[in-house]
Amino acid sequence: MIEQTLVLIKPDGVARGLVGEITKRFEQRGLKIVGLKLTQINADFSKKHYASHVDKDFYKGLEKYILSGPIVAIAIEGLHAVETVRKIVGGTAPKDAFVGTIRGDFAHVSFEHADKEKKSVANLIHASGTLEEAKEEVALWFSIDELHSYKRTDDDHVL
Ligand code: FUP
Repeated sequence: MIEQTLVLIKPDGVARGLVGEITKRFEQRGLKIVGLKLTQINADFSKKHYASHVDKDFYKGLEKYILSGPIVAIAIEGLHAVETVRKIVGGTAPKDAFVGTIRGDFAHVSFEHADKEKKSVANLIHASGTLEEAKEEVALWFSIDELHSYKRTDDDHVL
Protein backbone atom coordinates (compact mmCIF):
# COMPACT_ATOMS: atom_id res chain seq x y z
CA MET A 1 0.00 0.00 0.00
CA ILE A 2 3.02 2.30 0.31
CA GLU A 3 3.25 4.02 -3.08
CA GLN A 4 5.45 6.62 -4.72
CA THR A 5 3.95 9.28 -6.96
CA LEU A 6 5.16 12.28 -8.96
CA VAL A 7 4.19 15.89 -8.27
CA LEU A 8 5.32 18.78 -10.45
CA ILE A 9 4.99 22.37 -9.32
CA LYS A 10 4.54 23.89 -12.76
CA PRO A 11 6.18 27.18 -13.87
CA ASP A 12 3.25 29.31 -12.62
CA GLY A 13 3.56 27.80 -9.12
CA VAL A 14 7.30 28.49 -8.99
CA ALA A 15 6.94 32.01 -10.47
CA ARG A 16 4.20 32.85 -7.96
CA GLY A 17 6.39 31.83 -5.01
CA LEU A 18 4.08 28.98 -4.00
CA VAL A 19 6.72 26.24 -3.65
CA GLY A 20 6.71 26.31 0.16
CA GLU A 21 2.92 26.57 0.48
CA ILE A 22 2.32 23.70 -1.96
CA THR A 23 5.01 21.43 -0.52
CA LYS A 24 3.69 22.06 2.99
CA ARG A 25 0.32 20.59 2.06
CA PHE A 26 1.81 17.20 1.26
CA GLU A 27 4.14 17.20 4.27
CA GLN A 28 1.42 18.19 6.74
CA ARG A 29 -0.71 15.22 5.62
CA GLY A 30 2.17 12.93 6.63
CA LEU A 31 3.37 12.16 3.11
CA LYS A 32 7.13 11.86 2.70
CA ILE A 33 9.27 13.73 0.19
CA VAL A 34 11.70 11.15 -1.21
CA GLY A 35 12.99 13.18 -4.19
CA LEU A 36 13.07 16.92 -4.88
CA LYS A 37 14.63 19.16 -7.53
CA LEU A 38 14.24 22.44 -9.42
CA THR A 39 14.67 21.86 -13.14
CA GLN A 40 14.00 23.43 -16.55
CA ILE A 41 12.84 20.88 -19.13
CA ASN A 42 13.04 21.05 -22.95
CA ALA A 43 10.51 20.16 -25.68
CA ASP A 44 11.78 16.58 -26.05
CA PHE A 45 11.33 15.90 -22.36
CA SER A 46 7.86 17.51 -22.37
CA LYS A 47 6.82 15.14 -25.18
CA LYS A 48 8.01 12.18 -23.09
CA HIS A 49 6.15 13.35 -19.99
CA TYR A 50 2.97 14.22 -21.90
CA ALA A 51 3.24 11.32 -24.39
CA SER A 52 -0.51 10.63 -24.11
CA HIS A 53 -1.36 14.27 -24.93
CA VAL A 54 1.13 15.02 -27.75
CA ASP A 55 -1.46 14.53 -30.50
CA LYS A 56 -4.20 16.57 -28.82
CA ASP A 57 -5.22 20.08 -29.90
CA PHE A 58 -4.24 21.60 -26.58
CA TYR A 59 -0.70 20.13 -26.57
CA LYS A 60 0.98 23.12 -28.26
CA GLY A 61 -0.27 25.49 -25.52
CA LEU A 62 0.53 22.93 -22.84
CA GLU A 63 4.13 22.60 -24.06
CA LYS A 64 4.55 26.39 -24.17
CA TYR A 65 3.28 26.60 -20.58
CA ILE A 66 5.41 23.77 -19.22
CA LEU A 67 8.58 25.14 -20.86
CA SER A 68 7.95 28.71 -19.68
CA GLY A 69 10.13 28.45 -16.57
CA PRO A 70 11.65 26.11 -14.00
CA ILE A 71 9.59 23.34 -12.45
CA VAL A 72 9.91 21.74 -9.02
CA ALA A 73 9.71 17.95 -9.32
CA ILE A 74 8.81 16.04 -6.17
CA ALA A 75 8.65 12.30 -5.61
CA ILE A 76 6.22 11.66 -2.77
CA GLU A 77 5.83 8.45 -0.80
CA GLY A 78 3.02 7.31 1.45
CA LEU A 79 0.04 5.02 1.96
CA HIS A 80 -2.22 5.26 -1.10
CA ALA A 81 -0.01 8.18 -2.16
CA VAL A 82 -1.36 8.40 -5.74
CA GLU A 83 -4.98 8.87 -4.64
CA THR A 84 -4.15 11.01 -1.60
CA VAL A 85 -1.98 13.40 -3.58
CA ARG A 86 -4.65 13.81 -6.30
CA LYS A 87 -7.17 14.70 -3.58
CA ILE A 88 -4.85 17.35 -2.15
CA VAL A 89 -4.22 18.75 -5.66
CA GLY A 90 -7.90 18.96 -6.74
CA GLY A 91 -9.63 18.77 -10.13
CA THR A 92 -7.83 19.61 -13.39
CA ALA A 93 -9.71 22.86 -14.08
CA PRO A 94 -9.15 25.27 -11.17
CA LYS A 95 -12.65 26.73 -11.69
CA ASP A 96 -14.15 23.39 -10.66
CA ALA A 97 -11.55 22.30 -8.10
CA PHE A 98 -12.89 22.12 -4.55
CA VAL A 99 -11.91 24.85 -2.09
CA GLY A 100 -9.33 23.35 0.28
CA THR A 101 -7.40 21.75 -2.58
CA ILE A 102 -4.28 23.41 -4.00
CA ARG A 103 -5.92 24.25 -7.33
CA GLY A 104 -9.12 25.31 -5.55
CA ASP A 105 -7.28 27.63 -3.15
CA PHE A 106 -4.73 29.27 -5.46
CA ALA A 107 -6.36 29.43 -8.90
CA HIS A 108 -9.79 29.76 -10.53
CA VAL A 109 -9.24 29.72 -14.31
CA SER A 110 -11.60 27.67 -16.52
CA PHE A 111 -11.03 25.63 -19.68
CA GLU A 112 -13.41 28.03 -21.48
CA HIS A 113 -11.25 31.04 -20.65
CA ALA A 114 -7.98 29.27 -21.44
CA ASP A 115 -9.36 28.08 -24.81
CA LYS A 116 -10.51 31.61 -25.67
CA GLU A 117 -7.07 32.98 -24.83
CA LYS A 118 -5.46 30.05 -26.72
CA LYS A 119 -3.51 29.19 -23.57
CA SER A 120 -3.14 26.10 -21.46
CA VAL A 121 -5.01 26.03 -18.17
CA ALA A 122 -2.53 27.31 -15.58
CA ASN A 123 -3.34 24.84 -12.84
CA LEU A 124 -0.12 24.96 -10.79
CA ILE A 125 0.45 21.24 -10.37
CA HIS A 126 0.81 17.93 -12.11
CA ALA A 127 0.19 14.74 -10.14
CA SER A 128 0.31 11.18 -11.48
CA GLY A 129 -3.15 9.80 -12.22
CA THR A 130 -2.68 6.08 -11.58
CA LEU A 131 -0.15 3.83 -9.86
CA GLU A 132 1.15 2.63 -13.24
CA GLU A 133 1.58 6.24 -14.44
CA ALA A 134 3.25 7.13 -11.12
CA LYS A 135 5.86 4.39 -11.54
CA GLU A 136 6.65 5.52 -15.09
CA GLU A 137 6.74 9.21 -14.17
CA VAL A 138 8.92 8.84 -11.05
CA ALA A 139 11.37 6.81 -13.18
CA LEU A 140 11.28 9.47 -15.94
CA TRP A 141 11.98 12.40 -13.62
CA PHE A 142 14.31 10.83 -11.05
CA SER A 143 17.31 8.54 -11.23
CA ILE A 144 17.65 5.88 -8.53
CA ASP A 145 20.35 7.86 -6.70
CA GLU A 146 18.05 10.91 -6.51
CA LEU A 147 15.44 8.97 -4.52
CA HIS A 148 16.00 8.64 -0.78
CA SER A 149 14.74 6.34 1.94
CA TYR A 150 14.57 7.70 5.49
CA LYS A 151 12.38 7.68 8.58
CA ARG A 152 10.35 10.75 9.42
CA THR A 153 10.15 11.49 13.14
CA ASP A 154 6.34 11.39 12.97
CA ASP A 155 6.13 8.10 10.99
CA ASP A 156 5.10 6.20 14.15
CA HIS A 157 2.17 8.56 14.70
CA VAL A 158 1.12 8.97 11.08
CA LEU A 159 1.22 5.34 9.94
P1 FUP B 1 -4.30 16.27 -14.78
O1 FUP B 1 -4.28 14.77 -14.76
O2 FUP B 1 -5.28 16.85 -13.81
O3 FUP B 1 -2.93 16.89 -14.66
O4 FUP B 1 -4.81 16.68 -16.24
P2 FUP B 1 -4.61 16.00 -17.68
O5 FUP B 1 -3.52 14.96 -17.67
O6 FUP B 1 -5.95 15.60 -18.18
O7 FUP B 1 -4.11 17.23 -18.55
C1 FUP B 1 -2.78 17.66 -18.49
C2 FUP B 1 -2.75 19.13 -18.61
O8 FUP B 1 -3.23 19.56 -19.89
C3 FUP B 1 -3.62 19.83 -17.61
F1 FUP B 1 -2.93 20.14 -16.50
C4 FUP B 1 -4.12 21.05 -18.31
C5 FUP B 1 -3.95 20.76 -19.78
N1 FUP B 1 -5.21 20.61 -20.49
C6 FUP B 1 -5.66 21.67 -21.24
O9 FUP B 1 -5.03 22.73 -21.27
N2 FUP B 1 -6.83 21.53 -21.94
C7 FUP B 1 -7.57 20.38 -21.91
O10 FUP B 1 -8.62 20.30 -22.55
C8 FUP B 1 -7.08 19.30 -21.13
C9 FUP B 1 -5.91 19.46 -20.44
